[in-house]
Amino acid sequence: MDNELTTNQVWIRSFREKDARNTNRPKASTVPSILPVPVGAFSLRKRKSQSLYISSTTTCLIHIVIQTHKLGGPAACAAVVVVAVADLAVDDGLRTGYHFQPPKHWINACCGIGEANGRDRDPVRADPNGVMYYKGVYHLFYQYNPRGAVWGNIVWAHAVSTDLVDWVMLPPAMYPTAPFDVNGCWSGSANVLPDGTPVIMCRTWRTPRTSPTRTSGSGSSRTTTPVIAPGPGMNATAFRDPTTAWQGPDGLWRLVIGTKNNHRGLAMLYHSRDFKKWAPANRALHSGDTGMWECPDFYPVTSPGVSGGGGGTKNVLKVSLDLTRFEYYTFGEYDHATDTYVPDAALADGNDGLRYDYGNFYASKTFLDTAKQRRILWGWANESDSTADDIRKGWAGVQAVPRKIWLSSDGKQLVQWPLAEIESLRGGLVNITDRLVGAGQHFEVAGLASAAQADVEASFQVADLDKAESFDPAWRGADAQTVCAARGADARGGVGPFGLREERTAVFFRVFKGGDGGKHVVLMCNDPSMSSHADNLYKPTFAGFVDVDIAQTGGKIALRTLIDHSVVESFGAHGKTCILSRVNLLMVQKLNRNHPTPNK
Ligand code: DQQ
Repeated sequence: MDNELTTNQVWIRSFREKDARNTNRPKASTVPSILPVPVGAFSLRKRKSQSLYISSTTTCLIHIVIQTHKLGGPAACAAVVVVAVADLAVDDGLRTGYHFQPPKHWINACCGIGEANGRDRDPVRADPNGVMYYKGVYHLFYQYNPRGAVWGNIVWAHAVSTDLVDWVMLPPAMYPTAPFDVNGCWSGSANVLPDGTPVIMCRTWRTPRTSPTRTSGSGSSRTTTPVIAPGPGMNATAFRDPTTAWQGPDGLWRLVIGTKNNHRGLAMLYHSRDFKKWAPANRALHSGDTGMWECPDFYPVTSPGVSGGGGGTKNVLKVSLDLTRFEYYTFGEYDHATDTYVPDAALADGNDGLRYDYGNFYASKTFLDTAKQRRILWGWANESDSTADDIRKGWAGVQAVPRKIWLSSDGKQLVQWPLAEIESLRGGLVNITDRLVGAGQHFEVAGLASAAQADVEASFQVADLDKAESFDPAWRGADAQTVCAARGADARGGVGPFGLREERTAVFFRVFKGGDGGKHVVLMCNDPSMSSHADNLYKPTFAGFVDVDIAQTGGKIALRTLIDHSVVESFGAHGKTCILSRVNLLMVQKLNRNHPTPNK
């Protein structure tokens, strides 16, 4: 036996059946009276019979906690759901239980309501920018096609929640009503002005002009005025997605718009004294040779453990790369006086840069939750099946679980973690401790009511790092996805793969010798290639490197994976590397009738 896996503890938390009497979904009466009447609710559901395996080709010590989530039964607002979706022909099999999605149709990028003012942007304060928590209620807006499961007819759909777990669906907050937004109300942001007025800024366009549009108030009572238009010579279709605005100590409002100049992605800065008239700044906030930038986000983060803000505060610039459909971020110093943003020297723009998520995660947006003083990240995950499948299902797109996001204590990257609120959904617990698994072996986690909705927390301890294979010099400079594709889930290495296999989707680590400074290279992969044999699925191997010195941790590395029917969302090394992947479990179920066991 060249290597083996030791599990010393496995805890498994299942999600338990939600008791209708205990539902914490906000009642209509908790929704502020300024909001329209709810038209539906996001119902948590139960799905059965998947299996979860822990596997390894490596000697490891493992602690695992898995809890299945409590699930939606005939909850109090189920009647609302039935009324709202009575004409549905949706395919339920892949629908998520606790990842946000409306009852039917297409969704994409989400947009938050925020609050920003000069005091909040004061660098002395810890976490300046905005809130999405408005008059006691969280608001989620998202791009939505009210007429079908493909992109088009885009409106700002609207949902509200008091706990970020259960959501009440409201009528669209904004939909096209004028010639300038005839093509839809596209992505943008919102502010709550110092006088309490909510203001939405969104992208609209009508050839040949593109104009972010301002709308005051909430619900459908809007007054629209195009406020920012692309300058002469700018490409109107490449003028996108205003950020939440912020106000500097000088009282001037600022916001950023994503655009491009030839192949150069640009974060264009705009100024306003009164939030009504906006003018371009003398220069862009930042740019990169990456192609079009869309859905920019610019906000401060603080490293926990660093008191007083000061050196522990950085400003993050996140951009969504239209060309690759991946998101990258840098962070660094931002000076209001000169409106200069200087990313930290170690950070790169574009493909060599850091990503929030190395999987299916795009058009994300953060907001400051002033109720709990934390920054929360929302991101959108597209389907992995074909457009024809989406039409047949009747829906497409989900939101990732809302994640808390902050600066790592070493100041080298951002760290994310699912909001603690979703732990309220945890139900049955399976706890496995000190389990030894021999090299090339796996074990099935028994005792789960269903592994189709589970919260898995695992800690692996590699016994013999010396056995790690060498990092191939040919991979230097390559992205993690390339390395992982070269060494898939079934390719045995010296240390790894070890990890989880949820039916045929594998989430695993590999460890190599020969990294920079003699450190080991740790790779986290998500390999859905065996999750279906269908040809028309998008199922690349996703991967990210994990910035952990595994020799210093005694060979230990942690993995948390949220499984929710067609979503497998993983957080490696306590949230340093995140990978969301969509899997087609229905197809897996069909396949498993013929092939009941996973690959061994
Ligand atoms: N989706 C929106 C655009 C944005 C893109 C349109 C990102 O505003 O640039 O639905 O996916």
